[in-house]
Amino acid sequence: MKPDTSSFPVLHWDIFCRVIDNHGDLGVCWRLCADLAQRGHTVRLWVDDASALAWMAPLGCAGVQVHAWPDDAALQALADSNTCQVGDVVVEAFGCELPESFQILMTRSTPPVWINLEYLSAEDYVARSHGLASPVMSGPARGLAKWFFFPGFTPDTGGLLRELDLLDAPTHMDNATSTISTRQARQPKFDRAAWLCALPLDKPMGTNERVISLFCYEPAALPELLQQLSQTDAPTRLLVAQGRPSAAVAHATQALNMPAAGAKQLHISHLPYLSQIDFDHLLWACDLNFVRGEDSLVRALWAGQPFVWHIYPQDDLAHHDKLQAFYQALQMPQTLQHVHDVWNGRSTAALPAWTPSDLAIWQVWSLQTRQVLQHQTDLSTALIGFVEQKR
Ligand code: TRH
Repeated sequence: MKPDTSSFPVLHWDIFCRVIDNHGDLGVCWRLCADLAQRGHTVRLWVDDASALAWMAPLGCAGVQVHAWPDDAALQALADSNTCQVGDVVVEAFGCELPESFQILMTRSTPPVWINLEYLSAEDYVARSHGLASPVMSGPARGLAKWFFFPGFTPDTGGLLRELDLLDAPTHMDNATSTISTRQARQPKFDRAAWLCALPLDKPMGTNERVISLFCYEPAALPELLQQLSQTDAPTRLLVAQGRPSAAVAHATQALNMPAAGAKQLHISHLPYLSQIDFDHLLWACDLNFVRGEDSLVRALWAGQPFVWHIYPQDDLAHHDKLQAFYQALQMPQTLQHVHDVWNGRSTAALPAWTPSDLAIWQVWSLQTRQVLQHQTDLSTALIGFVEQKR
């Protein structure tokens, strides 16, 4: 049975995030903050570079205050003026190391529950390590303990971020008159055609176009993908996310000597940065999604559409094991694994061309996977329950 946390007290949270690279660190932290706030909690997000929130969350979120990463002097001043009480829970996202002066504050009164929120992985160590204590042996917070909290795909992990209302109605949002985020996004019906039509595209969307989103790093197979899409028998609209994907596509079309807007059956449209809510809509709207990193993978799972994941590459190739663990945990169809292997450089074979029946199989798998995952406890519920046990 899923835990019901609605009777638990609402808490004050301090969530610390350092942006290492890309958008996932902040993306995950923001979703967590907003989700907690929507459940009535109050949250301070301390982040060293909040600039991406301008497009990720242009409307902010009631209950979430965003603060610059505090330096010692700023924290001291806050502490002296008694305006900086440490929250009931302190989340150190992705091992970002709390500022020493904040650690000192944590020792001054009832210590908060200190959570070390880890990266998402389907590997076995996640279930083994989830919920373990890590005593702090040195530094100003010596004697306190942090708790490891691992997101994951199985009930013995911390679960996946999923807002309480996200999957109430699988077809989402009502008539979107604007593409740009509003909280009306989470309405019961999602009008895919209207949403796509309202996107600021270089060329209006055709009614019979197959729509694919592309959010990736720089996969070696990207030129091959563009070429294949240009040669299929159905027209395809490739919606390319802003930033690295957009630059990678520009580079690939140049290398192929293909017009920047695509060729033959392929039309390439570059998107502006979307808010997270509209990024979700993009994934709901497309027939196939290419996603990357951590947060967009989770959102692709909730979208229930077929997807190809570009895992965050690590120098020691540790991401290859991580990818395989993902295949196994979610029982990914073989044909889709082959595409993933090539897309992620695990195989140097040619990028497999998929057929409509492959896509149909992937679609069924996506929906089944979503159904399984949706019956597991979501991350915020699990985290609130965990904190309650440790207080
Ligand atoms: O940007 P990423 O590659 O982030 C990565 C991963 O999190 C990786 O695990 C981590 O180690 C590394 O960062 C440091 O991909 P991810 O995780 O999907 O994050 C992208 C976020 O950006 C996600 O929250 C969705 C959001 N986004 C929008 O809201 N609008 C957009 O237009 C785009 C392109 C992204």
